[in-house]
Amino acid sequence: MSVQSFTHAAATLLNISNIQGDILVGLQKDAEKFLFFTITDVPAFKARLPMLAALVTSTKSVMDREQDIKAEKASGSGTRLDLRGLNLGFTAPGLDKLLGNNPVTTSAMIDSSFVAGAQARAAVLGDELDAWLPAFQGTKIDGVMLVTGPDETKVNSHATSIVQLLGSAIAVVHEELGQTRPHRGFEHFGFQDGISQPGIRGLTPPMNPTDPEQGLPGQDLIHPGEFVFGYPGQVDRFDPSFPDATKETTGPIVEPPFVWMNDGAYMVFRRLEQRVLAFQKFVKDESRVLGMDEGLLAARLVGRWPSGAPLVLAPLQDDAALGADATKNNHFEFQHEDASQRRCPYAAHIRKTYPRDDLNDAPGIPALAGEGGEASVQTRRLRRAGIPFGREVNDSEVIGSEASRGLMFVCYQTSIIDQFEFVQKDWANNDTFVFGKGRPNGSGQVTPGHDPLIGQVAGDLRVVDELVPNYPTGNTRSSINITQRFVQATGAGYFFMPSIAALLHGPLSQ
Ligand code: N7H
Repeated sequence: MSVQSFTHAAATLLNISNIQGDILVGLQKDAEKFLFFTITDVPAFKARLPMLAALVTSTKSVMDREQDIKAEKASGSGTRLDLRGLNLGFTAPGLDKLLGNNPVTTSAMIDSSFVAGAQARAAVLGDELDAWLPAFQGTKIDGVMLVTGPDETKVNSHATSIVQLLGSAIAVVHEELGQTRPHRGFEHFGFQDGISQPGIRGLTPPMNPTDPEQGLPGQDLIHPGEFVFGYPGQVDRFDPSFPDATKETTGPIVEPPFVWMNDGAYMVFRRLEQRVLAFQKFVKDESRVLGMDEGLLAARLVGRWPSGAPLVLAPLQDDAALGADATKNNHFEFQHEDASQRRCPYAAHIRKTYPRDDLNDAPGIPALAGEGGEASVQTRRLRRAGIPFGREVNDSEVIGSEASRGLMFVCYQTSIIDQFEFVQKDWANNDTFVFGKGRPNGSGQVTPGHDPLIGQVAGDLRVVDELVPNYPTGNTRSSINITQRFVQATGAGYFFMPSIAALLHGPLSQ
């Protein structure tokens, strides 16, 4: 689904043979099985871990496979390569089982949310635990295997052989299957997904002729320590040691809690059900109330049109050619191009979760020249690697008894608390973010509202500002109330994805 291409030449700084493949680039997947397991025999598991590690797909393999796919396509053979992948992660209790006398919790540097686990953090994020599947509750899950391939049958066969290899060392306690939709690359609400990802310095080739700090045009290059331990990270603009920090400033190496955690990353998994019929009905009903086009309202909730065309560049109607053009569909800023949310609401999903240059004018914070404020946004980036699940909507379905479908949301980072949780809790769930935003022509302040897709608040009343566009001119107020969740978390887990060396001969296997 990714629109990026990566080069080996650029990747010399990163130990791409050691970093699991889903983290920075993304395993090739049209089907993905998530096998959640408990370790039932620690010595047996440790003994078999090197054999399992030998099957783990590295970043280098993923990049090689990208070249194979290109070559196959160019040959015109029409053959679909059978590319199977495996990545592996552990929860904090899972790591502690393997580490014996030196548990991860002994480090003051360990991410406290990772240690607490997703269930303990549910209330903080606004999750409704009674909607969670029992499998994700309690302490049964020690780890997860991500098994990927071109279709369900091949993934199942790969998963079976992996589980056989581990024998009685584990018990699979739960399985989930993700699959790309027939409309590949599009999620269940009908929008293209996977367009905007942070570029990785040293891995993503600079491809913007007018800005060497970007991969594809608009794709800022981020220091890899934000996603993998052991590399330089970003610098927050409020860091007193870096008073002049910009979004390009090279920060200190992001050190892991333990040396063996170098080249590893934290992974957040969330099973997010999407209430597609409820979403569609809401959009239809509300667009009538607001007197606006249904498609425009849906696009203003997301910040992009179904094709992927961003509202900042296509404010009133979809532009399929723009949506499909990876060199154009992410090439925009918010504050500089749309200071008064005429084009894209402040609370639209993509503006909430990646506000780009929007933080420049936060109240009480001296305005920084250029894009200084964006430095603080770039410390909150996520590498997303999810996949849809569930069948297509069926004509016989009705609201209230929709089939279980949605997104197996996966994201990677080196701090769950400062990255995923911050984006969900302090941005998406927070109606006052982005702070200090104004009405057109300086005519007052605005409370932007909650993220209409993923925002979660107690009591479920979410308010979103300005769904009716004041574009190209105008200063009319509008806001909507959303009293239901179109996206419902039904399970989650926090994992650590170690380096391949750590799996082969680190303390996890010794
Ligand atoms: Fe979102 N959606 O289909 O509407 N997301 N998301 N997301 N999301 C994005 O730009 C969606 C979720 C981010 O860089 C697009 O790649 C759905 C969570 C971020 O401009 C679409 C669900 C979190 C971005 C969707 C869901 C995020 C992003 C536009 C749940 C984090 C990149 C495609 C079922 C807490 C923003 C694209 C940027 C983009 C949808 C979940 C974050 C269409 C349906 C839980 C950072």
